Amino acid sequence: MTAVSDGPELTRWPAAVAAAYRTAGYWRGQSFGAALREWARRSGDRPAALDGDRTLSYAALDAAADRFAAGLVALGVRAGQRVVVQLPNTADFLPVVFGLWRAGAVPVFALPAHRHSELGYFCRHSDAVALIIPDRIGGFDHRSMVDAIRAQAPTLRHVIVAGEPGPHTALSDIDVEPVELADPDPSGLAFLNLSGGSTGLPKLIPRTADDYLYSVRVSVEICRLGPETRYLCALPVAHNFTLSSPGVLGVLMAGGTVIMCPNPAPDTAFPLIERRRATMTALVPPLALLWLNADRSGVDLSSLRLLQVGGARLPDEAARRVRGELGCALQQVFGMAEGLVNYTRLDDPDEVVNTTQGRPMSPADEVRIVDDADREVPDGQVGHLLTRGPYTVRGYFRAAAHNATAFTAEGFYRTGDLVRRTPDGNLVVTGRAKDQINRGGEKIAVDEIEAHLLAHDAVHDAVLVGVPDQHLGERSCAVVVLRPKAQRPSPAALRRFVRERGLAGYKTPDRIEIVDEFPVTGVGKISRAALRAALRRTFTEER
Ligand code: OOB
Repeated sequence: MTAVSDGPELTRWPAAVAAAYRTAGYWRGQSFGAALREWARRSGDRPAALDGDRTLSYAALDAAADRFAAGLVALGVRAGQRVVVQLPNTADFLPVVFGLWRAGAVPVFALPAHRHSELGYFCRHSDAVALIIPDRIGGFDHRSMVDAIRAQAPTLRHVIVAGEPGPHTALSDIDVEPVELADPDPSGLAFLNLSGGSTGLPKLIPRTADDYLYSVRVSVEICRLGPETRYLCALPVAHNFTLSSPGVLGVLMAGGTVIMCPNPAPDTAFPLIERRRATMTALVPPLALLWLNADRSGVDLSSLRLLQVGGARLPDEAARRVRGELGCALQQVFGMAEGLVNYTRLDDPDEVVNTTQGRPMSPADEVRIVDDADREVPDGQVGHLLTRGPYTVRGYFRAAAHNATAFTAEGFYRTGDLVRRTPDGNLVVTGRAKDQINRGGEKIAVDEIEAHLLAHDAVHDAVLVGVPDQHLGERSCAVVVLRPKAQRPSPAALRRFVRERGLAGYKTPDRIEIVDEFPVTGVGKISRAALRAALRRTFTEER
């Protein structure tokens, strides 16, 4: 697997298109730092975020972001430099990220589940100068990864730890009197979002304040957020869904309150909803199912008015249960870190909300549903979803070769999703054409994991496929051919091998099958795509 690291950091929209987005009022030329200033002016002493017993007001967030920004500058972090941020759902996340933005630094968002191999890659590929991690989450000590990350990332100068720093810099020490800082260009690179990836290593997605704040503004309107909104942040805060659809940024824009939830499991989330009177939250389908099936006697979830579900296909049967059993409205959200987000609307008929993944949020979102030759298919027919618009990127960060196939010549992003459009204009996600497994909303690029398996010296070849799973939608199954003379590792040993390579736990193959050989056609070796399809069929039929 070759890591792509060529091409521009930010592929700009064509000048005429950008001008049209500005004229239409979509792009307003406001930086994230300036946006927070405005929100703090408006909401002042109101609570921006609740975290355990801690309350962070808008004014306190604004001030803390200034102090953190000044501290970063004192540390030597310069405008444009990248900083990888891996933080759990705590109130710290907000002043850190807004502080980075005010300093002109570029956050690179990682998930709490990521391990040294992924974090090292993010640092290396983005030339990050700093890494911000927690001391520990659950039983895992994030500081234990630092040496392995440093070994991969020569540009990394600072490791900043929220909590006990050990030999590193304490987050709480980056706190100095505010200094005057230049406001970064709102149309420039503001942060790097993570893509689930489908080829090789995860791609980094360059987003601007102009495009992202537009998507947040429209999301706030569609989801009708206001100062009374109390949003339970249950999924990882740095995920695009939780951050912007309308998510944490939407809540702040609307003057509401974010309730940081350390764990989305019912035994943590339910009491928090009751205690803090949460009005809305966002979940992936397996969590929605878990909540539906959990014992809710003795908890009062009556404050909850809206449950958003997205990240993977929510089965219609589960969708139909939400209102009756959880006592709140459902909204389906079909989005992607690259941009396009589709929502069912709050006043849509139940049938639309329960059976479709909604429609694009912006009138300027262009959607094409095409066949394998990029010809548009009639409504109702399944095709590949292509999209471009005012908040969908035109290219990945430093990935020219990949961009050449991931985007059309006209700048449409090839989502890799198979969809059909209903007569009323909503999209139904019917499948996927990309080499990715969607494990309950967590994305796994199959060849990333295949490459890790191939690194084992007893492995001759390996193919990762998604197999249907009742709870997760799909799980991963690795089919492995061993070298003839090698000592034969057990499936359990191979799983351990992958885990110890330093990957997010959800990427460890759920199951490993060792076979003598892969099916081949009469002609000889078949393509990996065809092989994956054949194996997927075998393992699906077997159930
Ligand atoms: C969200 O973003 P990503 O970047 O983790 O994943 C995007 C992919 C989509 O291309 C699609 O394959 C799948 O996740 N997906 C869905 C879906 N929502 C996302 N597939 C079926 N039904 C849905 N409702 O997952 C994401 C970003 C912003 C908001 C919501 C989700």
